[in-house]
Amino acid sequence: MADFEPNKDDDHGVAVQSAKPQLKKPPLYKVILLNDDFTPMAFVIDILMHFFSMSEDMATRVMLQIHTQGIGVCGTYTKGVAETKVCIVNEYSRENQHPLLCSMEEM
Ligand code: TYC
Repeated sequence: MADFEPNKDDDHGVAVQSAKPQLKKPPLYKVILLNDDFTPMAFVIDILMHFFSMSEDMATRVMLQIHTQGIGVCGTYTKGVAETKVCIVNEYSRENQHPLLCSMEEM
């Protein structure tokens, strides 16, 4: 059987266009937390450590950034993962009677 030679011009003068790649990277979503005046700082740190796998040090920094600037990013994920994180964080906050709001934005 003849070997495949990609650079050999054997298309006999016919214009050949190579196929475009079929797969696009899925869009990514930022999961964000919003500041409020009532949720305890320790509860936000706990959320960032347990649902977003941050160290205590990183979780404290991100919490303080949200506290001072109003909003902060917890992580970036594909759509389904981001939706799940938003759901479980909001559910956990309501279960604990805190008004903390978690949301998502396409990047
Ligand atoms: N501002 C809150 C307080 O002073 C703390 C807080 C931080 C709340 C981040 C929500 O996403 C938040 N207790």
